[in-house]
Amino acid sequence: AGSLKARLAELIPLKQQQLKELKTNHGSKSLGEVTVDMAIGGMRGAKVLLWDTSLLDSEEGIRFRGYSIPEVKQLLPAAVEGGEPYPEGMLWLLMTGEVPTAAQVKSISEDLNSRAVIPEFVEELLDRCPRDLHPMSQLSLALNALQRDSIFAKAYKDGINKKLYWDPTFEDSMNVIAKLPLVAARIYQNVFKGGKAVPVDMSVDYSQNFANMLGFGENKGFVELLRLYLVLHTDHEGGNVSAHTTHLVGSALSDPYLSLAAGLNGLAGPLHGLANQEVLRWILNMNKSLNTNNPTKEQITNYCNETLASGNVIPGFGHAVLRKTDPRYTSQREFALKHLKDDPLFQTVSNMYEVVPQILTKQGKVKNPWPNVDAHSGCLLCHYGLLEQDYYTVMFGVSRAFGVLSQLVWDRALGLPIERPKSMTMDSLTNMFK
Ligand code: FAM
Repeated sequence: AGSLKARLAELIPLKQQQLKELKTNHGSKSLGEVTVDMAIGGMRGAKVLLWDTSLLDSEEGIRFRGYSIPEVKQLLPAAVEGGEPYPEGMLWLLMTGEVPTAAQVKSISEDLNSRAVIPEFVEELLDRCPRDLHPMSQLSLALNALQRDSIFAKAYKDGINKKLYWDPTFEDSMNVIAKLPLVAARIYQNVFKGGKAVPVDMSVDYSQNFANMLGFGENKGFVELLRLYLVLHTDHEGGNVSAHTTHLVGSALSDPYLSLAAGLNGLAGPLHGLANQEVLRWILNMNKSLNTNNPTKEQITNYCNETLASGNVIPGFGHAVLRKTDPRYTSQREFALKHLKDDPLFQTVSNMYEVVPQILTKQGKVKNPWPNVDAHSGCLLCHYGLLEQDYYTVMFGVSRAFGVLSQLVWDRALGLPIERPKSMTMDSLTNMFK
């Protein structure tokens, strides 16, 4: 009693009833037309997914279960007075829609710590990866290997009643979230450091543990940054590549390990989560070519124009849905203004904020010239000494698991069916409108 799972068990019948009423009362109503442009253009704007954990407004940005980022920061319990919220609280919020108490957050930390072990064969698998296998590929590999212990897959094989699917989905999801820092930290230690493995400390929170394992546990600023980072990257409604993929693969009743691994393979694309790595690489290449660590706005402008002229995107800018500065960017900017105002890399990120939107607007084809979440995260991590940009998307992935797996539990609780939209050939479309 009082646990997250117990609360979910209470909420599920209510939500099942809400869905039933939605279907009965409004099932046949239209959400808008589907145009040929939508079919060709990556389904932009087509309202065809159910996703409860968060909703994105193109002007205002993300709301997690109805709460904006400033509200989340204010409402969720924090480790440090006036500091960043615990991601564990975010998990409770995403799963239940309710703001947890400090005691409930603590119960999540303890629950996750108790699940934080990985089998030896997965450790060996990671230890045998060549150093030049991208950290995201290693993360995906490890998740697929961890799938051996899926409780959902076993329950399905044993003939579990479909009404009970959510239970093993919840258990797997909590296990995945608990195990991710061990996997992620092992990858970091193997690829970039001496391969040191730090054990889980049962008495501390998720972020402190993750920081300990990465080798940054003593640095209180880093731990606070990690809390913020893990909160901000959790969820961005259902249509983005990692969220949609996890949901899609899960709809075939692939278990949470397989579903998330698929989603993370999408996060590893440069137009999606890998953009955080690309942003830092782009800035460092600019600095190198100009032989400075603090380029002027004019130099940045010229470098942007070169990037565009060579047929490349400026990473960290633009968005498929957002039409304003990403509040996840703003929140990281506030963190920087508070903790690392004079960092030259932050100044470059700030200067880019001043010049890039105008350049992209002038170019005339970008629908959103403003920065997204990935334009900022690298500079914060660098400030605290986590310099290896190839690793950044792994941290994004650890956080993204919180959102997409919370929704996956609900997908199974609500009995959502296998996804199967209709495709068309070019000829069939051409003939349709002859
Ligand atoms: N730099 C240069 N060109 C850009 C651009 C950018 N930052 N953003 C968009 N464009 C181009 C885009 O490539 C397209 O060109 P073509 O017509 O020649 O194909 C045109 O502008 C119209 O694109 P759009 O409708 O404004 O954007 P989309 O919805 O198609 O794509 C993004 C959205 C995010 C993929 C795109 O803005 C982009 O490539 N940005 C850079 C990569 C990035 O930062 N991705 C991270 C997104 C992030 F929030 C996340 O997923 N984590």
